[in-house]
Amino acid sequence: MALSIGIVGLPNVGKSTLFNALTKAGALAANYPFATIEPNVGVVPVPDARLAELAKIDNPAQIVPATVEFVDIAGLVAGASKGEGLGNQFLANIRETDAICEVVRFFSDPDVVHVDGKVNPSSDVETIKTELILADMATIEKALPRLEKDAKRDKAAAEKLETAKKVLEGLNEGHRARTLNLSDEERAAVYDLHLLTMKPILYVANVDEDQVTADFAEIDGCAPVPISAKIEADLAELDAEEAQMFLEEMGLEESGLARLAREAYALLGLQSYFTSGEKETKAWTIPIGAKAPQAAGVIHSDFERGFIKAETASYEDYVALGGEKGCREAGKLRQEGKEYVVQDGDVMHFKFNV
Ligand SMILES: Nc1nc2c(ncn2[C@@H]2O[C@H](COP(=O)(O)OP(=O)(O)OP(=O)(O)O)[C@@H](O)[C@H]2O)c(=O)[nH]1
Ligand SMILES: [Mg+2]
Repeated sequence: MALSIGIVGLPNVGKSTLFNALTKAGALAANYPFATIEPNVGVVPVPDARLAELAKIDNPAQIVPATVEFVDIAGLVAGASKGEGLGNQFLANIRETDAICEVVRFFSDPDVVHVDGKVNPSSDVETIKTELILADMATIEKALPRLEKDAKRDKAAAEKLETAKKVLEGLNEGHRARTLNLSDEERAAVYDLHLLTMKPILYVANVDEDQVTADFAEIDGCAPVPISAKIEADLAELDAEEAQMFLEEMGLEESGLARLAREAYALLGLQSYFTSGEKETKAWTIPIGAKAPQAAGVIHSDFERGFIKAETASYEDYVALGGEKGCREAGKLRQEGKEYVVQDGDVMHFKFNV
């Protein structure tokens, strides 16, 4: 499960600067499967200090972090949905992402042109919201003739049509699809329309360099993540040690990438568990609340299908007791079954039979 996130925002707000910094920083992280699928798609590792601690114990041939895929598209301007600018045609590139990261310009640099002539985060957020809503309305309107045709034949399709109309009405009133009062069934019914405003959204405030540790007012009910794309771009040029010193000078504990990855995990209700041995130490991404078989299925569907049990140690025990052997001897290696709810940081070893 590679988590994917589409980056949106007005033109010139720092989307590509941030994207390049993210992917470059990623490329520098040693020993992980970096991939640039297309120029505007970058796969970056999720920073997790626990991996290095586990690796100290198991000395694996490789360390494999979880990854997040970012998709960078051209800026959207007011009227994008009617064909203004290039933005709308690029929206198709982010239809299948899991979440949206909206970059909002807060930085003041007068040398960087703002499309509306002044820096105004809340009005910018409104503009993007409107364009995403309009794009979703167009998606539904385009799908309606097909949905109507299908609805005559089968009951599920008829329900899908009804839901699509309900969502269209909500969008028309200016609401994001995600904020509409829909049942789980209704959400599922319109899932394959891949509506942009149905996705969870993370706001990045691209702030002046001296504002990265400041608090910012909520945007649309959620606190933005302050990041300086400029700092991130500088950081991406440094090696790990220099980067650490630079962060400390700026009063920061971690890079924007680390913060962004963490916030994205929280937003999407995700967590990591680990597998670790001499071959590799690896982080796997699962939804919070996932049970052991579902967690196993992220590695391979056979693991889920033929799940027998999961030998499990907490991350803390694993590190404190020097790995699997120590945990076993101390009685800290638990045999967990199908109903076990996996905890963040669990170190797991699955037994299965197919
Ligand atoms: N001062 C300052 N300038 C920035 C920052 N982030 C980006 N810029 C500058 O803003 C300009 C636009 O940045 P991009 O990253 O290309 O913006 P974009 O959002 O990708 O723009 P489009 O692709 O045209 O939609 C560039 O000149 C950047 O150097 C920042 O944090 N501070
Ligand atoms: Mg760009």
